Amino acid sequence: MAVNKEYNAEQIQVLEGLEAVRKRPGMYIGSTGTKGLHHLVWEVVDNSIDEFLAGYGDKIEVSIEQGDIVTVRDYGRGIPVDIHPKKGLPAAQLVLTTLHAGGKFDGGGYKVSGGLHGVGISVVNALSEWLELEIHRGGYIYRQSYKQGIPVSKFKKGERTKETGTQIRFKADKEIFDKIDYKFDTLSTRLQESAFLNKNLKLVLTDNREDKQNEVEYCYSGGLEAFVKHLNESQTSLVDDIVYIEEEVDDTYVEVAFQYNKSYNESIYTFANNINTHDGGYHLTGFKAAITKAFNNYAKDNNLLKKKDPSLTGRDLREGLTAVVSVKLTEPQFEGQTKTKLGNSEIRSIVEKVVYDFLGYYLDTNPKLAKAVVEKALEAVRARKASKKARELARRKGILNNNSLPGKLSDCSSRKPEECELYLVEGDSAGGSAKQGRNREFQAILPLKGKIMNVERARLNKILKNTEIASVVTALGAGIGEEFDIEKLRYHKIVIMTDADVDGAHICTLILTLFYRYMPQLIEEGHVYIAQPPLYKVKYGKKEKYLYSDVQLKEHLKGKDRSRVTIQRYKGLGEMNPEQLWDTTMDPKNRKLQKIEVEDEIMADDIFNRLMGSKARLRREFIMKNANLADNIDI
Ligand code: 0RA
Repeated sequence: MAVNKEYNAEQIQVLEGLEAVRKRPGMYIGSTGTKGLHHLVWEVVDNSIDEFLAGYGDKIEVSIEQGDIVTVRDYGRGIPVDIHPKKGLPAAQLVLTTLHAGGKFDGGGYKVSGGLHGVGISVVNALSEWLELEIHRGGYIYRQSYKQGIPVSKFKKGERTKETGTQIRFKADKEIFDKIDYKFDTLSTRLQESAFLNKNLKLVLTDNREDKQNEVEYCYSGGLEAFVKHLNESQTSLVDDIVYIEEEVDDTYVEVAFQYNKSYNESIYTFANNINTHDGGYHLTGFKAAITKAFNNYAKDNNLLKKKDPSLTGRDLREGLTAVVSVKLTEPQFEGQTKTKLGNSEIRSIVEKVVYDFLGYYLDTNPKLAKAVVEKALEAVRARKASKKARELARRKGILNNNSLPGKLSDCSSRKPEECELYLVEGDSAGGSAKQGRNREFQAILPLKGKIMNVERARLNKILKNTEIASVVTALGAGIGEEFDIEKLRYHKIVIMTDADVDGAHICTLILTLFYRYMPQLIEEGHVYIAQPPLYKVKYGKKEKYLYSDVQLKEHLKGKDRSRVTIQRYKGLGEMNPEQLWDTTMDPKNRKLQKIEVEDEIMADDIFNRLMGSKARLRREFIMKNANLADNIDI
């Protein structure tokens, strides 16, 4: 039932706006896949967080019901309900139906907006099969319902209430989205991140879907200090101290926390108005400059450098550093292709000064930390020199250029990287079958013997000495680390093929760790895949069928005469002959490849830290919790 049958010019504009969103959803939420679906939730939650940042409401509840219906409730002021003087409609209705309904916060305050965010909840409305709005404000509850963004009821004033806030309940439109299935872990990780970034904000996530019941609650009074503690949980810290800085300069809020661990990774996460600035920007530059300057000053003042030593470089000083830098500003400018780089140049000197001034005093009073960091950096300088030598040696041996390919590689005949595939195969025997079974035109085979080295626990100079790693690097032809050049990549599909058992999963993660840490572009640009060999072969009478999961097996056996069924369970790739391996796992027509995608950088980092880091307990916990690795491959 439509409320207004006759449309005036303004309403037509609204309809056209909503139609534009439905026609090109990708323009507003990035994609119509899982990522885009979750964007709907972030859009509403970010609006609720804006209320918290403006000083109203300290709790946000998110819940998922059966049918993937999402409810977001906040305790802010509630969307204004008064009639807009010019448009003659309730302000809330305008907010829900007009693109970029502005006017919000044009009097200071930080708002979460930029990138794909801040497109407005009207976008969520337009992309929902239905949406129910409930506002608690001025002593009353107000309600309105919509279908695909269009009001289907009047904006009604209901019963009295003592509360304030907004509740938005919506069902994403199956006409728009490929698949509607919210992932609890994705929502949970992001909400936890929001809790770290907004100290004292309570975020509750409840999953009420059948068989998925779950609830988590996040609230941190420690802010970023708690964030860094969490990030470093899987690491051995260099010293226990977490440096925590919080300051407001004019209208800009700066919050920084960092801690050093014994690893060689640098993990700095930066945010501007709660938005993850993956591509950094001026806040990152300012922070790095302050670290370099402060520790160098300390080292010089305390005679920790020898006369002939040059200053410590920023890179050396950031080995093992885990840091989070968050700024909140009134007019954020986001730049770059993905709009995830902070472009406000004035932020550089603000962050640099805040961090440098703080450290000047802090390092003098905490010499244990200062000395440990300088010592670690000096060690990094030595390792860098050794690594340079190792590189030169590697180059002479041909690891870093493709003059000579590894002896174990059975290369393909095509020289067009776009069509070439490299199979990294566990074990020589499976490697042999793959070599015989493949299409030698475009498929190359590199067998890997046993386990490759864990790169999470070594520096580059050691890594390059490992023969298995060296052969992978040589075969790919694009170098490693800072010298990695994706233009030189010899195969655009790299397929990891291991047994479907614990050892296979381990080898797979070792290879993924190598790629993630030393050739991240391979994963970012979608070149890495995992082969899915079948788990079962079922014979029914004369018919044979390969099955790839227990669910498939159960489906397949339904209604069959069990006495005529024989089931073979494959324990390893080696049990298949070359022809079977081709049919089930390598033939582009039949095979299933799982593409490796990084859904959330921080989550992926955490997963690798837990899996490969120095604490065996966390690794065990992680593997137990995620026993079925294949389900969790969307790192
Ligand atoms: C417009 C103006 C104001 C708040 C909001 C919108 C608002 C939007 C959402 C979306 C979810 N929760 C929300 N809470 C508030 C300012 C309100 C005022 O000035 O009173």
